[in-house]
Amino acid sequence: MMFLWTFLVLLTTAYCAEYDYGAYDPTRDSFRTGTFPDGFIWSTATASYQIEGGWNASGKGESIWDRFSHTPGKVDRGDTGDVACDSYNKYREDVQLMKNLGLRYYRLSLSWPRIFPDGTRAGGVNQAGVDYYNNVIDELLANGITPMVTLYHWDLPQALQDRYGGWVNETLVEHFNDYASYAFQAFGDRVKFWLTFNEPKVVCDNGHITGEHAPGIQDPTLLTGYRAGHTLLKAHARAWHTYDLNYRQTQGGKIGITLNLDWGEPRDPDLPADVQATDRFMQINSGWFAHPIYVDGDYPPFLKDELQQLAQANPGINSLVFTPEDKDYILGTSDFFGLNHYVTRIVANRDIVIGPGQTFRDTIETTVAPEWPRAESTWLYVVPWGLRRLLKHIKTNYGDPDIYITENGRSDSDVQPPIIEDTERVCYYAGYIDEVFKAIYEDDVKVKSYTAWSFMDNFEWARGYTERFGLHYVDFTDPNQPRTPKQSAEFYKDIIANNGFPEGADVTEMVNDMWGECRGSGTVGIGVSGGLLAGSLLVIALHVVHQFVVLP
Ligand code: GBH
Repeated sequence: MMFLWTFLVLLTTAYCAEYDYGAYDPTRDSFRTGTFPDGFIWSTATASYQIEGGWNASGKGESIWDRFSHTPGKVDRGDTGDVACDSYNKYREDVQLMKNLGLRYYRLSLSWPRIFPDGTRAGGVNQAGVDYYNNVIDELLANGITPMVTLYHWDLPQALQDRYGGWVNETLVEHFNDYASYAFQAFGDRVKFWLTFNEPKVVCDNGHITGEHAPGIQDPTLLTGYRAGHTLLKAHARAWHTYDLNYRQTQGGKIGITLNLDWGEPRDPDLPADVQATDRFMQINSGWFAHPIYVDGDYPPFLKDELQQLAQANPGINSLVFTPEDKDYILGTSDFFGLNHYVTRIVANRDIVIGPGQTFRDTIETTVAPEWPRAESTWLYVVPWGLRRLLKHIKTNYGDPDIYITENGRSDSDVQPPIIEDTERVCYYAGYIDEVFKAIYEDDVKVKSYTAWSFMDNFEWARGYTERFGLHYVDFTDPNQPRTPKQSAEFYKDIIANNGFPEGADVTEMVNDMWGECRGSGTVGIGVSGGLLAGSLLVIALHVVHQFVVLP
């Protein structure tokens, strides 16, 4: 009898420990020192609308983000990107600050309407816009910094939205291709690393489903989001082929796309329903764009089911099926895997019958562990090991590609006095960068770059200037938008100088010293040992009860 009780209690203990994704786990979370491979790329990133300002300077056309932020109620506090960090005027200063950090790479994006004001080639080129980007690129190169350029980081020319309805209209494939070709031709002699789109999934989800981003379309049926995604995939493939055919040989660069991938951890890895729900979660989050490009030219199976369901509800949308020619055209159109990573979630199955107004997505339930520290952004929890597992997932599922991490970072709040001693961001970078290190040396993942988001505080989309992701603090209340390096900038500088965390380096000592506090390892094993303690107490209690009560 006693044996049975003990067994049941131990079983419960083990079961509880399984849910403990937050506690410090030494085999998973300890600090591993060493240097990154030779030639590893350390970069920082920004995006045109988030930093440039000059929203209507010298011939620039209006973008959907200009229109959106000028619409009351769309952005917190009514913030706009009209001036932002004023990098339209201050780019030389930015480059000097990069140089001070020892940065050799910088990821920036081009504003399409600054180059083609009405979005089309026929509508004419804005020479002042072209000059601006020539100046930025030349300034970077003159200071030993290699530009990595994104063609589309969400600021579509408003004229294309007005005239065609934006990304739901496949006419945009050709317009994007005209713009991309122009950029290759104008800047490709100096730019050797191109990204077509930044996070197409966010364009769909936030721009065309929730409406939280420009152009602000709300469609809970998901249909508009899927239509936009369909065009984005075709436009991406079209631009990749243009580069491949007409520019690769003469310019010798690389071109790909960058996707935002979240990591999903099954709540109970022994429960097939949770494992399957996690698989569905990954198919939506990574698979929507990665599966067509890296696996077989088509959507992943779960998404195809969802699209079929939508097609039944909306006759006449069979355009959301790729033809065999489309699939051939899309498959393999990225020279590498571009990755933006921020989010880890615990995923469980929700056992529901899908009712009206619901989709297959409603069978997926996501949560976070109570111990995960949260950043200022409501969606951003600090889970460094999620990145390592995600990198391994990409290696296994998408053909072991070269992976370029093009964004990873953490937000602080906008408070007075400002957060310059941003210890939590230092912890964040130490933790995530060390997981990249483990992925490279323990899991054999081919990670080629790490990019901190962001070089400086900037316009954080619907949150305006209320969330700060920068390595540099920007005082937006001062018309000169002065930049101040935060503690994290100094820290990143040391990582770059040492190419990681070599044994004996000051930066390594520093991380060693702060690791316990960063990772919450003051509470080492609380989950498991706490569970065991509770279990033992229960055994003793039951033993005592057993002395007095005769059980049937
Ligand atoms: C990136 O987007 C952008 O590329 C960059 O411009 C931006 O400034 C940076 O990140 C910081 O936000 O988990 O369901 O609550 C990240 C966009 C924001 C998309 C959070 C997913 C969470 C949805 N991600 N969002 S949810």
